[in-house]
Amino acid sequence: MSRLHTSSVATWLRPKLSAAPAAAVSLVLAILILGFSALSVSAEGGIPRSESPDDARVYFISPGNGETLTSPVVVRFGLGGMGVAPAGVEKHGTGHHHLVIDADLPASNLPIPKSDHYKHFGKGQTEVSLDLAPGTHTLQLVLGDHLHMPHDPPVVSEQITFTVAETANK
Ligand SMILES: [Cu+2]
Repeated sequence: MSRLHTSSVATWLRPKLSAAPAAAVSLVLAILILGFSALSVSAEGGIPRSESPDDARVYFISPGNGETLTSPVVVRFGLGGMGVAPAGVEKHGTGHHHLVIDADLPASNLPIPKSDHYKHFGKGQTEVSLDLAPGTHTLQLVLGDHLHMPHDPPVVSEQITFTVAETANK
């Protein structure tokens, strides 16, 4: 009775024991692969960036610097020397627009943040209608690659400043 019990435990244990080393090896491999990819990224000083052509240029078609406007403000983005591609599409010499509203330029070595101050146009849009409070506002454009990273060197417009006037009937 006790013999039978022992042998049944042994047969139950055997497949488990032989499966264990394989699982351990794949776990170790996974840790090694993750560790090495993290190392190679930090060795280069950050996330890899897409190169921008020398003649790349991003600019505002409208509004103009110093204008006085009423809200909503239609903002049109211009791009030269590169093409617009939706976010997620990795193609050399392309990117999508990002609008910096009343804020500083984002870091060039990190993905562009997403907030009310940093709007992404990941579908490849080239204009937007903005509801802005009366007062002075600044806008700046930054192109980002498929991973929302600024290019190397960054493709950035001039910062424009304009005034939104009070509207009489609202
Ligand atoms: Cu983006």
